[in-house]
Amino acid sequence: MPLPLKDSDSRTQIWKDQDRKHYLHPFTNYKALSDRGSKIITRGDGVYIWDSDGTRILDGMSGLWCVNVGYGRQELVQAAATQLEELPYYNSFFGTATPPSVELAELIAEVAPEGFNRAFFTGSGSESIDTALRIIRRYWQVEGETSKRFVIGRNRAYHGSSIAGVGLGGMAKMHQQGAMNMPDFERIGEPDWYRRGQGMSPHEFGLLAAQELETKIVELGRENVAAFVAEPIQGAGGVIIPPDSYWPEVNRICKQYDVLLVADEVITGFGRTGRWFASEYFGIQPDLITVAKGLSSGYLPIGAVLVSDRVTNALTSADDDFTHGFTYSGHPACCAVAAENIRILQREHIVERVQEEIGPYFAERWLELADHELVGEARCAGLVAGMELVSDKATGAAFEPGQNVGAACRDFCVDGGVMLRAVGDIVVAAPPLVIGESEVDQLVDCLRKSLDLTKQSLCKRTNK
Ligand code: PXG
Repeated sequence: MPLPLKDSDSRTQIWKDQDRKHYLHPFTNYKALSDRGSKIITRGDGVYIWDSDGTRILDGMSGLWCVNVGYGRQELVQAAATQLEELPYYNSFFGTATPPSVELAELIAEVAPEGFNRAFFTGSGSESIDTALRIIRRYWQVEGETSKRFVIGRNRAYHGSSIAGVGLGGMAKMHQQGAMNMPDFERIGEPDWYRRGQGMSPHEFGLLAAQELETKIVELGRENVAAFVAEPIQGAGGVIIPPDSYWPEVNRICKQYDVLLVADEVITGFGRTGRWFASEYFGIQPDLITVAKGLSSGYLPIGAVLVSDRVTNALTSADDDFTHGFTYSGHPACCAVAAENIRILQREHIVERVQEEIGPYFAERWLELADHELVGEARCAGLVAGMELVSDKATGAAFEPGQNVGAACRDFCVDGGVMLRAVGDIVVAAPPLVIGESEVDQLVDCLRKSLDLTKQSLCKRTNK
């Protein structure tokens, strides 16, 4: 006879079973997950989440880089409930709008960089990227420069999972699965000084990496190049933080060759770097900014493209429809939640706190880990951080593919009560912006222990 299960055990088992039988997860090895079973997350409060066994876990990834104001915010719950009661849905297609959609558009203009006064709403980051591509095409059409069609992206860039986002992005594994590549997309290298800048100072390498853009524009012909799309910090690519010289040089090149610059701030927007937008952190001068995630802190799905006056003027000067939009563009409940989320960021001075207090404290503690034997480089900006795990600290040599060292370290972290993410052998973190000092201590201390355990397990595997 099997022993009677505790309630939480039996519920967990039912959920795991349903999951195994019916749920196809995003970005998942189905065979491995079915063998292991999912961890079911049931609750969140502040910077913590709980699994169905009642175990508390510090969420070092803000869900998926999105829960900027932390879990359990009653103001956001109330904003959604009030709006759902008043008007759960109406569209903005044929000359209508709703109070939350127009109020959010104004609020975004208030916090956006100088010269950004209009927002086009979407349902996600992927839709924001698709929308940016449609706006780019439309812009050059209105300007009468229809030969400008190439859009340049970068290796290891992530711009979402739509057909266009995958084609524009530089995720090798996504391209390998037969993603339908689109004509008119081109790619250059990523500004990863640690992996690509051997023998150069970060400053020299930053200039050189930016100049790959110039070379590509010249090769394609400036009259054919519409835009350069790039994340200020490449998040899903492993938190690649470019050297200071990179973005000013990209600004120069885009201006010189009249190429639109799109900052994909889906991860970096709404306070992640200690500025409202990473464009301000690096001095980027974009024409379009794509956002999602932190716009609503992930409470409801919403994204947007922030449009500069230059591009707005072209779009609004044409006397026919811009033929683009989604059923949920400007969804009133999502907009109400996003607006309240921005008000929380403002009211509680959360962005300033990241810049002045918790960001510097996090940097101090995260960078301490650079002394560990397994760590080749530790890097961070505001509350987003990456750490390269290497087999030889002196040379920076990577582990053999298939050793899964990053995943092992991440698993030790989760077992130790801290949720982090591994991008290959790069461990990344992006905790909620409301994290406190003792919680930063918990995150870093757990990661150090996990690095030790990873080292021990590697020694066991190789019998050293
Ligand atoms: N641009 C960037 C820069 C992103 O990081 C998207 C666009 C697409 O957003 P949506 O909302 O369509 O997912 C993203 C999303 C990861 C991971 O593994 C990162 C993202 C999404 C899922 C997983 O780090 N970023």
